[in-house]
Amino acid sequence: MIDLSGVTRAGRTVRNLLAGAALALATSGAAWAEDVAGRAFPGQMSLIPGESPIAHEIDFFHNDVLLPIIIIISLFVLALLIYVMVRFNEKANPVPSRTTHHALLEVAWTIVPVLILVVIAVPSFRLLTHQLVLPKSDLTVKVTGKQWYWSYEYPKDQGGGFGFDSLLKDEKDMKPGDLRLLAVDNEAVVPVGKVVRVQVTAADVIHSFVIQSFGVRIDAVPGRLNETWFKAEREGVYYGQCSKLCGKDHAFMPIVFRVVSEQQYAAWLAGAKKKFAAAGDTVKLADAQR
Ligand SMILES: [Cu+2]
Repeated sequence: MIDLSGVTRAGRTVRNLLAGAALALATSGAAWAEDVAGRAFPGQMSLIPGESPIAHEIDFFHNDVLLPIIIIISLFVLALLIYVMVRFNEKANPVPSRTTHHALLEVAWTIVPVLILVVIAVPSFRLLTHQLVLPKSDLTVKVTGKQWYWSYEYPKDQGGGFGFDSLLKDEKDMKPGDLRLLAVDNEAVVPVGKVVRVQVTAADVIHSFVIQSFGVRIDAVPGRLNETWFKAEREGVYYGQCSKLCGKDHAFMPIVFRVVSEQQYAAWLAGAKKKFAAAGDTVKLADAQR
């Protein structure tokens, strides 16, 4: 995998500066000491900051490859339009040329777009490969999309052996710091700096498991087990949402991953094992609530 950390770190600094300036304008700077990892934030420019190797690669592909190409093409087309309007309008050019073919021009406007697509295809396929070829993983979490919440399972052979449902927190249960429409009752927890293999499926209809900060986006399809991975680089809370229209509460099934140190993860694992011992019951309970 190519090392993009230098490029993306610079990009992140620029973005944070821009976001900081925008936020300072918007809110007189009160909240800008806050850590903005893991979610959209006021005054945000560009993508949600990436906190995994894949997310950095996506940032690079979007900000440093696609955006410049799109801007250059748009400006070029705009310049051509203006030139045509000025140079070839009826007043400036009363007797139009009768030319209908120009072989060189036609070859050029076929070949040049093809070359641009080839240039885009190289980093695009490289990124896809990195997303879909899983590195050796440190732990596995199985995620099941349901109408309308997510269930997480931690396999027994890595100290788990339990599962739980994760539902949107009711507004009356929210604590200070909880984000409206993003906070959940049970967060998934993973250790920082570890490769997490995520197995994704669905119980009823197709959902889509998306956490932008990790560069994770994969469909949850009933009867199929999809796989993806992430390696969170910073501790914190990372939010995602279902991104496939899946029914009436599609907008109300957020995803929350809390990234903690290895010791905190071990402690959480021990506590969660006791708390979620009867996983079968929690599923029924959640179904009854909705
Ligand atoms: Cu869904």
